[in-house]
Amino acid sequence: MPEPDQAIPTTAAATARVIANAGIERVFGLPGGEVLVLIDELRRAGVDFVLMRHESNAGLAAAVYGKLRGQPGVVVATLGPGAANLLLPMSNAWLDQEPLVAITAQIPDEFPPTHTHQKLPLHELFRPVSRYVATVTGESAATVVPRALAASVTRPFASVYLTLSAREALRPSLVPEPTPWPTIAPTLAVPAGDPAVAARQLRDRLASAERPLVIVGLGFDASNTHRLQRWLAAWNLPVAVTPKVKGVVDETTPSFVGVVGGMAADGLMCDAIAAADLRIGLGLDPVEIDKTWHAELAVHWVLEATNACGVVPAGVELVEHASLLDALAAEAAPRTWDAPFAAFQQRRLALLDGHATAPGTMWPGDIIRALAGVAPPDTIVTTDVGSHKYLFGQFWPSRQPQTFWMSNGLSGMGYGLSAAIGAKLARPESPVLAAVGDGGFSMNAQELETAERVGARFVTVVLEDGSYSLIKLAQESRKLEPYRMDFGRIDTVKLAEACGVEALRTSDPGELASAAALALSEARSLVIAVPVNYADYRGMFKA
Ligand SMILES: Cc1ncc(C[n+]2csc(CCOP(=O)(O)OP(=O)(O)O)c2C)c(N)n1
Repeated sequence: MPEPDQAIPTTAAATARVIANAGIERVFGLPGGEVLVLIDELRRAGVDFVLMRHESNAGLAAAVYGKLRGQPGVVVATLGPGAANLLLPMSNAWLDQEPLVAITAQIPDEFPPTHTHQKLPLHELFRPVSRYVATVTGESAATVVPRALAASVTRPFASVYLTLSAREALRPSLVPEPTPWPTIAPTLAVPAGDPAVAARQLRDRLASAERPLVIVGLGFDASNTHRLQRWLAAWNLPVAVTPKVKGVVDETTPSFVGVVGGMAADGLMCDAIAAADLRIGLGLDPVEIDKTWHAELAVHWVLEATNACGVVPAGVELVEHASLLDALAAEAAPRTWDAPFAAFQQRRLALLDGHATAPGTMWPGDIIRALAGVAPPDTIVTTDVGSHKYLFGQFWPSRQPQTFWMSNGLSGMGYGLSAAIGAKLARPESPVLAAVGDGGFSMNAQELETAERVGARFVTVVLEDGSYSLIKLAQESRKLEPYRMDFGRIDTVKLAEACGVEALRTSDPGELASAAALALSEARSLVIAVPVNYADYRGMFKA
């Protein structure tokens, strides 16, 4: 292959420049020989490469990093196996509305069909979980890469996928770079609905509702938090949220009813929803809900973008939330409501009371209380997937927007630790706390070394019950024989220490609180293993 002309940027250099120009300071990934040139051009363009130990973790971290910074998260992987490992984070970004741009290598199209080593139909594989799929070439880099970045941050945020072959990476990029560079910023297609009309309709409906419940969901943009809180406070409206928007209302306020969308106490929450005579679905996206009430009960939908899969409920007109909330807050409440969900709220909080039923374990409610008592309000909490997610999802008292991160549309294990890395790199000034199960932890504990190496220091609480407890409980409730849900213990403390991170084990809530408080205040990495008895979740999950 001829040496590229130094004056003309290569396709890899053009790609890197587009990424740097979008204000992206870090990409995440795991290399292969085929993406070395791209990684090198990113370095030259001032974009750091966060070297991780599994592509899946890199993709999950990148998406959280991007969403917290209001820009695309970028993950780079090699072709074949590296790309295949990205299916989970791409699916997660697709369903959980996270902006993720994956760039992998691919065998060049011009190679003979007999060249099959590591060749997978990557575009076909990723198309069903990507908003945009394209090949980056010398001719297209300056247009395709900005288009891909922009597509990922168009609401609802989503995954996009690009391939850049090693051969093409070295070719000259023939199209001049655009002047000025397009701005890559979160975008909402202006909805057709008139906010004043929508506000009047909603006000009229509320005037005749005895037990209204505002349910805020994944499609609600955190930038409207202040508007939402102003309206809810002025009208004293009961409010519930889905896990993915925890924190858009302060969950310690008296009007907070609970978290809907399959967490602990879901039966209680479903009863509360059924008891409401007006359900206002503000950005509510059913992708988070594993039951069918959103289709069976009447919901007054207030949406400004399609749901994660591009669907809008029949007959619903999209309307911009900012103007709608301003119009509502500008008027007086049409009536008063006197805590119509008080009984549900009391029953919900009472579920945190109890005692561990096995020696040497900690009651799940005490874990929440110990940590919530010491974590500053801006603490970013991430969870993995399992019983602990149900616990934290329902009971962690979030107080600020974008301070709670879980995989809920996809519900993919492996999220918690990866998300904590992305979150800490995006918000170095915020304390970060990851709550994970021992099953999920053993999927990617090795990323503790990554976290330490890249300076993403946070506290990880590992709830140890020696089992895939959520599935064990499901097995039990389906009256199946107990079978193959318990695994052998891996010593969490030794595992963390092997990765260079300090660790301890405790079943004392006081010790948990003081150890977490100290590490959070000193921005130090710490792993705290907390033994729990899976059976102690039963009451919370059945409620
Ligand atoms: C990648 C992936 N594999 C399997 C599952 C199914 N699953 C959901 S929760 C769970 C158990 C998780 O166990 P652990 O991490 O120990 O958490 P715990 O339930 O014990 O709190 C499993 C296997 C999943 N959601 N994601």
